[in-house]
Amino acid sequence: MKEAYLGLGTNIGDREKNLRAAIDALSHLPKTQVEAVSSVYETAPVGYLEQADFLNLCVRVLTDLSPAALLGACLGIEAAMGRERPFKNAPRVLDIDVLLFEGVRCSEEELILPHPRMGERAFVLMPLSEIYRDGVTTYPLKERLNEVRDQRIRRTEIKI
Ligand code: GSY
Repeated sequence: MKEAYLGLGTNIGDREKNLRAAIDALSHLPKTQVEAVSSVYETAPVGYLEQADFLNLCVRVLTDLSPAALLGACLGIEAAMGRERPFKNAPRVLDIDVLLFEGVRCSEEELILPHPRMGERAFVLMPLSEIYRDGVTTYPLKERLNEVRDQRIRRTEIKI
């Protein structure tokens, strides 16, 4: 099985419930095990600023799915939870990004790995740093973390 990291975010509706439902759905994916879930962070919106704060977390999975199949499964979970896409960076019930996938670097229209914007986002890097295992996937996490220290982000006590 290959190791992969996912980033989850939500800022519409009952955000805790959305994250719990998403983790539950991920744990039922075929050929996939949820190995670790980070703390939940409350984070200022990045991109489109006129929207509510997000709850974000990261997940480490082991999977026998291909990167494309894992992405497809994540998009399926988003759709099942009622994700709409009225405009770019719009508020969302649930977002699941594939961040890193063991042994894979790619730049395709549908999927770029590592995720192209993760290095600019404290809401990805902070939770990721809690569950990242050095040596399997390779990513310069410490260097990138230094560059996002000014972003508003707060670790919560929420238990998922
Ligand atoms: O790319 C994920 C969706 N998203 C987020 C998010 O998850 N958290 C925060 N804080 N800002 C965001 N802007 C976008 S787009």
